[in-house]
Amino acid sequence: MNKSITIIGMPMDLGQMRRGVDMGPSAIRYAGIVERLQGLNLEIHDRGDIQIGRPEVVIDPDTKMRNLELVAEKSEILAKVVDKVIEDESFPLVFGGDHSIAIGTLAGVARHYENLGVIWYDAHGDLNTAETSPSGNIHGMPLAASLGIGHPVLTQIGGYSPKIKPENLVIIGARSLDVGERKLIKEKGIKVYTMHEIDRLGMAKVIEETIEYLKARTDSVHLSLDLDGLDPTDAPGVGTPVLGGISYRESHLAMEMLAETKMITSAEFVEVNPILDERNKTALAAVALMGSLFGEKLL
Ligand code: B3U
Ligand code: MN
Ligand code: MN
Repeated sequence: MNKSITIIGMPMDLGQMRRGVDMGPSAIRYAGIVERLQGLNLEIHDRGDIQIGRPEVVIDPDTKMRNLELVAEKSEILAKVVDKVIEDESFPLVFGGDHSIAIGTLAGVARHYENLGVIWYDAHGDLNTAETSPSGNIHGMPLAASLGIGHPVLTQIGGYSPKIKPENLVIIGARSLDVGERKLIKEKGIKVYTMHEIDRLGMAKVIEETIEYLKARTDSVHLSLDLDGLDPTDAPGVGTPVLGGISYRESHLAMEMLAETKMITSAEFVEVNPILDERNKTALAAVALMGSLFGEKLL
């Protein structure tokens, strides 16, 4: 893992309906991320937040998508910032914001690698398009968009598409998938560890297999961690909690095992909503997990 890490706040809540997730970057900083990572002998640069402002909600009359143009505009900015951070040989660590920010993050990351791998840690598939989405919320679409599927305004962020190949992707923690998402997973042969597999195999085996799978076909791996992948008892401060999730302990093990491989070259932590949280518990969980991801050890 790189010695230099650059924190980028992306306080964008336009990809869904629950306000408050724009405060995610503040909540994570308040929970002590900079100090935590500095304690690991890493060089931390916090370049602050990308400016989102307080735009009005616009629902596209044709597609029913919420804030399509705004999400696209802000994603282009994020993509450029992430691109520059990698060019400067630093590790981009992005704080959401809702998960729609991944469209911009991946647009900035993927241009640097031939075969970018992605670990999508999430209760959801985020594989919807305007046609299959039950909500019109773009935070349910970033993975589809990054695969080149969906509205061109979203798939073409950064000026190229697709960002990733379906065989270079592993979804971990899924337990809420819409009909169109299931179809896409089958059609594209996407590797998914639902809660069923996590329960059956155990997290250690799931991550071992994930590492082996990605090592064989990718040159670099992005971790996109949606805090709603965790169980709501451990991460209550998210917009769309789903019962029966990954525990705090399992998540730590996953991060520690990934840290050992040194294969993660960019990451984002999304959907922290301090308004819905209990005493910043979810941001604190995010910070603790980042500690493990960046090599924190007890002994
Ligand atoms: N799949 C649903 C719900 C959802 C997706 N991502 C989150 N919620 N966080 C949708 O609206 O696309
Ligand atoms: Mn998500
Ligand atoms: Mn989710």
